[in-house]
Amino acid sequence: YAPHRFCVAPMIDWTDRYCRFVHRQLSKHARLYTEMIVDEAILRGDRSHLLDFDTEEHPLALQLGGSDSTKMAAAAKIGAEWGYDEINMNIGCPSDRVQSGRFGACLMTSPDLVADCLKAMQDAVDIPVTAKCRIGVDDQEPAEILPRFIDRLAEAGVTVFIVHARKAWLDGLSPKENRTVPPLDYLLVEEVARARPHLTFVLNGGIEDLDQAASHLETFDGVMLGRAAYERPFILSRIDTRFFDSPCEAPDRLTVIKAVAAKAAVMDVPIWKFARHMLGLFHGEAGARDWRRRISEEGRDRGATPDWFIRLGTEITARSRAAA
Ligand code: FMN
Repeated sequence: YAPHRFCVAPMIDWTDRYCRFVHRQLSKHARLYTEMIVDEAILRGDRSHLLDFDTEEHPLALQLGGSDSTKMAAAAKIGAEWGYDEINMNIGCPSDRVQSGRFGACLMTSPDLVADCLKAMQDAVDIPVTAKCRIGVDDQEPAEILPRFIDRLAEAGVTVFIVHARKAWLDGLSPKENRTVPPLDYLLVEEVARARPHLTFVLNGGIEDLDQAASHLETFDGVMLGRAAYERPFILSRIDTRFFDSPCEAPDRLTVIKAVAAKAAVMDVPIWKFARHMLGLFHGEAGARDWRRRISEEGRDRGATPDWFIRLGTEITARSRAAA
């Protein structure tokens, strides 16, 4: 299978190493992405804090934000040395913080600059360098600029494109609104992809569940889910058998909870670091609301030990099974 067949999106504040550990318990094959990390942060900051991950997290991509080709190449090289499997460049994030440093979606208007960055990054590393972009920004005409943008980056050697299939409106919309208000245009991405069969296209944006993912996989090489995977992580437990023909049984929720509790104990970190990413684990099950409430209310306390977490998980699992 193509390595990008099923990806979990990079999400700031969400897909940290603890979240990724949880997701990896649910799927061995999903390709995971870090939160976006700014090149400068890697060059000057606490690298262990920013970059460390668990070997279990592979396959794992590091997403970088920036637009200075020298710095992006240096950051990519450090990422590759740290053991990541892929370096991805963020050309889609609309937040203010991100625009001020000139990275993210505003770079859709500067294909040459982006191509220079990606070329320098590829020259610096032996692992794949990929791009995650929008279909345009502000008053750009996506049908005109997207094909040209992709071709310019392909000329620089990029072969994998993750496309969030909506524009970003950089004036007047919050980052959150920029993930819902501009309309999705899957058809445009499909046209661009069909005309370029030698390139890999991963569709992102608004994919709600695995049935939708399956239908997009008839057209695209891969799909990337963000909010659906984060808010209802248990859907990940079905993808290895469904999309990768894995013979392995999907883990049940309690197995995941126990693995996480063990990991928190070994790492000697508060269970909250993991549990905050697991609020939606029982989504749709009896007991889901209590699970969410008790983690939110008790999960940060001193008493919230790994054993507490297992006890809570056992209780909620029993309730959901009794109701089933
Ligand atoms: N996209 C990025 O490229 N880099 C990021 O760091 C990033 N942070 C995000 C943080 C949050 C909380 C959310 C909800 C989205 C973020 N995104 C980021 C956008 C997602 O990667 C994805 O493109 C978007 O949510 C659309 O996919 P979805 O509809 O499946 O959620």
